[in-house]
Amino acid sequence: MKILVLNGPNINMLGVREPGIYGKESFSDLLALLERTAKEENVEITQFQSNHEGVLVDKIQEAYGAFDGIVINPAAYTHTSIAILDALKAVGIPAVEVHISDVSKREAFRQVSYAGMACKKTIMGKGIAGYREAILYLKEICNEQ
Ligand code: CA2
Repeated sequence: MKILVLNGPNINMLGVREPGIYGKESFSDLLALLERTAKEENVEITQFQSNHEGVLVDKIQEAYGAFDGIVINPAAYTHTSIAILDALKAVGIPAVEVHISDVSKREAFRQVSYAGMACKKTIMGKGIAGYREAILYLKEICNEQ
C-alpha cells in the first residue's frame, strides 16, 4: 500500500516555537515517526511539505493512480483553500485530515475546514501521533475494500 503524507505551510517549523500549541516534537521527529510507521506497518510512505497552495494541489493531482491513500495536514490552507478541497475531490483517493493541535478549541477562523469536507476522517489534538493513527485508519479501510 502506498500512502502520500502531505503537509502544508509552516509544518516544517514544528518544535521551533509555540510548543504550548503544537508540542515539543520537531518536523524531524515527524519524519522519523513516518519512517518507523512505514516499517512497522509494511506500507510505503512518501512525505511532502510545501508552503505553497498550488504546489500542494499539484501533488494531490500527481497522486492520482500512484497512491492508495492520502494523509493531509493542509495547515493554514485548511481554513481557506477550496483549491485543495477540489483537488482531493477530483482524485477521489481516500484521504484523512490531520491536525496536530485541537483546532476545535482554537480561534473562530480555524473552525472551518474545506479540505476536511473531502476526507473520510479528521484526527486532531493528538500531536504528531495523529499521523500514525491516520495511516492505520487508511490501512484498515483499504483492506476492507
Ligand atoms: O494543528 C495543526 O496541525 C494546524 O494544521 C497547524 C497550522 C494551523 O494554521 C492550523 O490551523 C492547525 C500551523 C502550522 C504550524 O505553524 C507553526 C507556527 C508556529 C511555530 C511552529 C509552527
